[in-house]
Amino acid sequence: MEIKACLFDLDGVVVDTARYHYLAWKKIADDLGFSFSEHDNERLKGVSRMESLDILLEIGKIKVDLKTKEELAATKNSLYVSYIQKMTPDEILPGVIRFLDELHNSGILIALGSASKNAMSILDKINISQKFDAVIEGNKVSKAKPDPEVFLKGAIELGVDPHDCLVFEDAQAGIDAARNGGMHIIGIGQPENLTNAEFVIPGFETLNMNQLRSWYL
Ligand code: B16
Ligand code: MG
Repeated sequence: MEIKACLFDLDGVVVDTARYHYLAWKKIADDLGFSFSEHDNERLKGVSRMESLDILLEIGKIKVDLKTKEELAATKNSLYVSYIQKMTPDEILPGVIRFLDELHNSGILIALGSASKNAMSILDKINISQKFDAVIEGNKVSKAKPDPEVFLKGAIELGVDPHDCLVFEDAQAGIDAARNGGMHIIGIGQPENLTNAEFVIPGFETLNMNQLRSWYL
């Protein structure tokens, strides 16, 4: 098989932290006096914290100065951190651990490629860090997805050519990042929401090495 490494996004692929991001951003919107729906929240997936705030303020048609923006982002993050402090390994999405073990047993390297600056603390809470050969998260990158930096750094850390890497992503920004990095891509979610992925699967429950080998001979 031509795939030598798999890179996983965190939020929406390994765990469903999008719910916690949503609740925290919704509180900010409520405090500012406008409504923020779960549908609006789709636009924030895979996007960095400050870019998410820009989108939120655009939805609320609100303009604030830089200092206020920094305060709002800090308030959102404190709320988000309070939610993730309570996370447990039960929140790992179905099939993820089994699939990571299958990859490892087949000699395929594994990395995390997340935009989140809270990724290390989430990995710790769900007790999964030891499954990754490299972890690239929000504190290690300067350019947000769809820039490929997060995944290219992962490939470098693993010592694998980007063309031999396969990325698993739930957000369009992440799929574009993988594509911009010249990597293979499997989307996690619904095909109608994700364009440019080679394959789209609903989750890892139905994915195994035989299926992967048949797709990437
Ligand atoms: P933080 P991922 C992303 O994680 C989330 O999808 C996105 O909604 C969030 O704004 C971003 O992380 C930054 O998170 O505020 O914790 O630094 O999907 O790239 O794992
Ligand atoms: Mg994601």
